[in-house]
Amino acid sequence: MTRSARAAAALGLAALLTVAGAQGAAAHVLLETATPNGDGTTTLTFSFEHGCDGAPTTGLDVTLPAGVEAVSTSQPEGWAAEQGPGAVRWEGTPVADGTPARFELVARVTGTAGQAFWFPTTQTCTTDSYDWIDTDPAGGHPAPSFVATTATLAPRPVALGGPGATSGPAGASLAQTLAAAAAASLAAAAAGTWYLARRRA
Ligand SMILES: [Cu+2]
Repeated sequence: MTRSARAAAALGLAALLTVAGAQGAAAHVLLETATPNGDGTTTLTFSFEHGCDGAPTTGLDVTLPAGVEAVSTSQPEGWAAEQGPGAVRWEGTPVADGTPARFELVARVTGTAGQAFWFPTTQTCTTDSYDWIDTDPAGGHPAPSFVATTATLAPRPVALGGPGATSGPAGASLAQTLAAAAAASLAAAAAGTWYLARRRA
């Protein structure tokens, strides 16, 4: 292969990857928007546009990361939500493959501006289910996520004196990030236990 042919092939591959990435972003279960409500809560809108390999969707199990506390939900006609510790489960009448659906979770989000929040989600369909759980952006099944801003974070309780009481917003330290990750896996484990217990019930 000549140098220019190699360059053309590389460009072609890059274009293909770009298209695949764009399609990936338009599909799956997404956290479409995070809209602050001005009262310390934020509305998180989850959505999907397709079922599981053509099968209609009948459920959405969303694990809440540490720092996200569910307040209320809204959902399409024929669907209902159940809030458990660290998780929200939506169930309802089948939504046909290719029909978009949106689910809103009003939540209090505590953390640091710039912090990414991941919501590992299982999409249940009539015949199958998909796990959208990758927290690696390169993964094939990305978990819904958003990056917090000051506006989407609940105000922190005012600390009375003590170190850090007057410190402004800063990037999360490595220790904070590691602590958040540990808390998130604990929350995920708690949610899993809740869901399994509920399933057995
Ligand atoms: Cu998809």
